[in-house]
Amino acid sequence: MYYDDELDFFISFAKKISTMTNRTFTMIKPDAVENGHIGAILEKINSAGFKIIAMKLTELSLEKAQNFYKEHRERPFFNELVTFMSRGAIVAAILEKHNAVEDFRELIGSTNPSEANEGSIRKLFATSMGENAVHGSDSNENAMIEGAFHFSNEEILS
Ligand code: RTP
Ligand code: MG
Repeated sequence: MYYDDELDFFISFAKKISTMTNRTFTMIKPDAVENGHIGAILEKINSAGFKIIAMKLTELSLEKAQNFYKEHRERPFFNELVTFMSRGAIVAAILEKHNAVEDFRELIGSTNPSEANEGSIRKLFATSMGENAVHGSDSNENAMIEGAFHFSNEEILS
């Protein structure tokens, strides 16, 4: 009995760690949606080995965009960023893969598309530093926070 409890504890602990380190959150930003790149970007995501475990076509209100990017509120580009992010449809998704956060940042490339690696999503689809086609979480902790910002537990496949 005691052993079962301990085993259950370790299994749930291992699952939690695995969830934390194997998930990231992404948005296909309004520029890429407007330019008709949803399909091509999802294709790149699938080809790179990410499994989509939650996804929706949605919009951010100005208030929601301000909240999502609140860590940048003191930055000079904040107003431009939140106006851009709330101007049209986005695709929000939670992705699963070993080492998801780091591998996805590699797949999307540098913030500034002119510095992004050849073949990266931003190199292929971004139009400028501000309008750079996709978002990718920058840490495991932010991946969890950002995923929960857009999806309830019932909307996430396990
Ligand atoms: P993201 O959060 O969207 O994945 O982008 P990131 O980590 O590569 O870059 P971050 O520093 O977090 O900046 C967030 C977004 O703000 C816009 N930005 N504009 N005009 C500018 O100088 C400037 N700098 C950043 C971009 O849309 C960037 O992705
Ligand atoms: Mg960022």
